[in-house]
Amino acid sequence: MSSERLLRLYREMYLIRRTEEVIADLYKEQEMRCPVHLCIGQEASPVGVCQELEPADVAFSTHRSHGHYLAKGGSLLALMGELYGRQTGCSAGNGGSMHLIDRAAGFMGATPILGATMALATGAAFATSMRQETRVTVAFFGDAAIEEGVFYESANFAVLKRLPLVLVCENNGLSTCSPLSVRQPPTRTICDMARGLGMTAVSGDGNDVLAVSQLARQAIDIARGGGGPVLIELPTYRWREHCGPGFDFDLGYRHPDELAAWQERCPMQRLVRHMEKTGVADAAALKRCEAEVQQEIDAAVRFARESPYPDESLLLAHEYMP
Ligand SMILES: Cc1ncc(C[n+]2csc(CCOP(=O)(O)OP(=O)(O)O)c2C)c(N)n1
Repeated sequence: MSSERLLRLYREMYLIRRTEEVIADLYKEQEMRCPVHLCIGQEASPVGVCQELEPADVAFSTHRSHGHYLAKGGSLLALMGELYGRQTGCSAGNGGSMHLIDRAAGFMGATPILGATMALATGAAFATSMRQETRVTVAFFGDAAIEEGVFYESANFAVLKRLPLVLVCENNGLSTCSPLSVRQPPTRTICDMARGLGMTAVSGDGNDVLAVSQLARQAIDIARGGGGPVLIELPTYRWREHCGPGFDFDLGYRHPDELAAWQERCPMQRLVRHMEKTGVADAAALKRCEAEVQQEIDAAVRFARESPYPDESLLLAHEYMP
């Protein structure tokens, strides 16, 4: 991969990381009133997958949506506007963090109902297939979504119709405070379940953006080429609490040593080490890119704070009323 491309991957992961750190810092001011689920530590998945997509391809996401939204080309200004509940937000200030949508960027929506977007993504892929288009649909979700019935229904239909669908399971080993070990038998993997349903399923290091992008490229090629749906399982780890800006070691479901071990595998540091090893690291270029990203984020926060709240007359504008 060229040094420019590696730097771009770094920039995209840094944008997600830094945006979320800034959200975490500002959250305490109580101006952002929607719940936030931060993906700090998990940046390699959205960036590695989305960089392999064509602009016409579409993505769906979950409650942990900021990284997917930004990596798919969503606007940082509109993200901040949305988190601040302003009319300039990508969902016009009506949705908040868990309901981001930007159809122009091919980001077809995030919802916090576990597994819900798998059905929406399956429907989108079905439409693509009926229209004989070449678009691929990606749905990002966590390991707990596999435990929802909608996963099996969607997967079965997608396999039956050989839909151009890529399911990306970000397996951070946790469903709120419950580790995978109390939810699923140790002898059965997520890939086993997907394969049992007739799907191609692959697993790789979810904290290595290069490994993620390689898996994504193969999966997207299969899906686009008529080979049917593919599931990619990406083991990773969220650094912050399930919901909110802080850490939650007081809850007792995980130990700080676990976080420390995963921080050793930080996706951004991993990429920098790779750049150093292959002789393409440029410390000055990384610093410049970090400074540019910080400026972008500062401008987005200013923009959001200066934006108006949605007008009362728009309260029902996007509601479905039969
Ligand atoms: C259908 C449904 N059941 C329960 C919940 C409550 N809930 C919100 S997030 C969450 C855990 C999600 O874990 P996972 O899907 O692995 O994603 P992560 O939060 O780890 O990124 C649960 C159980 C929900 N939102 N929807």
